[in-house]
Amino acid sequence: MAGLSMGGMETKSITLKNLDKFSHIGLFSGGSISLDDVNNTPGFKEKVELVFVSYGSRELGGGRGRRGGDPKANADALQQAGINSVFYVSPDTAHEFLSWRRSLREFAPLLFQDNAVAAQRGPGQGARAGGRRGGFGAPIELGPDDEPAFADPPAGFKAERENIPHGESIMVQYDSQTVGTRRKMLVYTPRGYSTDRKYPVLYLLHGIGGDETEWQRFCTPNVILDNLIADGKAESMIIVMPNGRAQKNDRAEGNVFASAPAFAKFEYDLLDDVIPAIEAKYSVKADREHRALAGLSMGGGQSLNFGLAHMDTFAWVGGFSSAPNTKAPAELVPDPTAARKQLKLLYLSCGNKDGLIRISQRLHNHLKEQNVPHIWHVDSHGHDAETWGKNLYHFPRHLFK
Ligand code: FER
Repeated sequence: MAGLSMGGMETKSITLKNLDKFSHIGLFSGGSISLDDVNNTPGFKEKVELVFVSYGSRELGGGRGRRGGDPKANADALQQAGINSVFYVSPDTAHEFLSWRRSLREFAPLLFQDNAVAAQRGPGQGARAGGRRGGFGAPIELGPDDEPAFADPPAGFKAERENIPHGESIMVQYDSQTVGTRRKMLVYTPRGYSTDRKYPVLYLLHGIGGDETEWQRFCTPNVILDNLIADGKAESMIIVMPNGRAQKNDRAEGNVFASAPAFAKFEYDLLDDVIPAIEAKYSVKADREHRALAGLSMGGGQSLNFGLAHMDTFAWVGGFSSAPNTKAPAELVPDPTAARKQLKLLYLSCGNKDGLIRISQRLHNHLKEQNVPHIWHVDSHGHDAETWGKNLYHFPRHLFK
């Protein structure tokens, strides 16, 4: 359903109440959909295939366009949340016919695409190359193993506590030979960090729409780790949150899927630039048994791809809600005997409402077949910060023991 102006507002209120009847939503100069709308609409993420919001450029920058929040910011927030959200601005037009004619021209080709593309490409291929949904629309089929390995974290696991010592998070810069720029990474040092000791390090990677600040914005790793460490549930460790988009402009701008090659290239930035910079600046245990690599979604795929290819560098590897950039299982684990011997921990997790779960299931099934020990934790979340925060409670408890 789509509409212009008042018809856009009608479209919004009717579709949100009737997601069993409408999956594609178009609002032309008629409001926008915010993350609050999404969160207040049960089933939105699972059911909605497209949210298209458009305006004439002369409508924006105040008044009408701002009602219900900045429509561009709302569209970006939806995209970050894994929703197929498209924002279009008609150049040099106002609240008028030409804005809507152009909007329809942009909107129509996006309709009813994903399923057709996914079916054409077959399961597992998703719509990576053709659709804009990134394969999130594939049906979820749960198997008998797809169960939680752990109980939910205790209430308050990510609540800041006044009565415990706190670590510190700072933004660190390093020169990347791989990218040819000075890049940023957020570094958490645990309570009482001192050069009298040497610390293990967890390298923690973000998703396709994120950057070096994403983990902090999504889940406050400093708070989760402060609590785990204070309660004696995790070792004292450093957490490094670099930017996994190894290209000169490493901001999450425009079509974030276009930067997928830079996420692959990050393998070399991590090994040749990030790790040496960390090991020069901090007092760390610089061997495989004291380096862990984990990430969410695109960063989960990176962690599995890089970690399993470099078991001489990382003994602890985790992929949370890993994305379709994850290599095929046989490529990830060409030598199951070596994996069995070298890995201290291989950890896979995903939400049972995540349209990308097939990626993790495929790897779990392969590892099981090949007798490679691993943790497979399926919780009841989608592709969202809830599951990532909880996994950042579960995963570190197993590290460096
Ligand atoms: C894809 C779907 C999702 C894909 C990447 C993602 C590279 C990443 C999602 C995320 O990081 O949240 O098809 O292909």
